[in-house]
Amino acid sequence: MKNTWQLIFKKAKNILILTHVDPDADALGSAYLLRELIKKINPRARVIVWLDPQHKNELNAFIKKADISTAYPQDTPLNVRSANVCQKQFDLIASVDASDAGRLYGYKNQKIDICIDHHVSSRKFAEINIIDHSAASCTLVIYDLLQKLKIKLTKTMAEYLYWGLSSDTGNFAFANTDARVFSAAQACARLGVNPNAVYNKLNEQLSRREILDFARAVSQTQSFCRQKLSVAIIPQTLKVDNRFLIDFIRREKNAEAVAVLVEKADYIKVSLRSKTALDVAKVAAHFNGGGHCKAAAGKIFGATLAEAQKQIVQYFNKNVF
Ligand SMILES: [Mn+2]
Repeated sequence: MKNTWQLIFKKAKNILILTHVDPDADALGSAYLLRELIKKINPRARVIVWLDPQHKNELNAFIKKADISTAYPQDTPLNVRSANVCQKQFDLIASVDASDAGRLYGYKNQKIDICIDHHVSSRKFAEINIIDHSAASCTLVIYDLLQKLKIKLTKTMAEYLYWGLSSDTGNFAFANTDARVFSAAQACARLGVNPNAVYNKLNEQLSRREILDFARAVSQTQSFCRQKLSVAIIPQTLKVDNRFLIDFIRREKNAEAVAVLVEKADYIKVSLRSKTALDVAKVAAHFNGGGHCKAAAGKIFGATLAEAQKQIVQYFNKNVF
């Protein structure tokens, strides 16, 4: 049974790579890095990366760079992409950087053959699950596979690997930043990846409106549980990157946990971060989600922003602080 994943990748002719909705640079990097790995071990396979077109603008530069191939034109409505069409066209479906099949873009109850992930809360939904909780990014898990196969890292691969490293460690600052991250980053830099260029593309592309909306969202941040919990809300009218906002409000010195509630069309998205040993993946699990101990996300259905905030504060008051 050893290295079954490798055999499966070798045999397949049409491979689809899926990743989570609202993808980040680790999701993109992982999908493309896996595509590179497959190209090496099975050069004749047709490999399609299927991405959520609702991604953030700053990722456009990355997607352009990866010269992405899609299964369908980007403007094909999601409902046309039925499970049958999808399953029939591919003899292997792999997922990267998603802890739950329900979070996969384009997922319609298809059988997922291989799941590669690094989330603690991984539901191991595939036939073969390659999960490494200790990896700071999903690209790092795939880098490990490349090393196991003794495939030499190329400049292109290094680019994809680095996107995940930079993005998921908050530019090498989060608690998941370790020697393994730096060792991989060093390999990338040696191959010519430019850390500042990646940083610029990922973090310095906001519009004027986004800066002002960000300021509005920050000014509405509230403190609860004797300042141990900070909560920010993003109504649909504001164009704010919840990840930037949550990383900003966590700078408050008394905050031990922070939450950002994002108003979506039919639910409230809850992003959570912990600055201590507090496990926010547990909190997220209570709110239909999951993630890592220090970074997790969930969903609240059938509530307004104010009601969702109340639920979160009540949960923390009762179960955490
Ligand atoms: Mn990730």
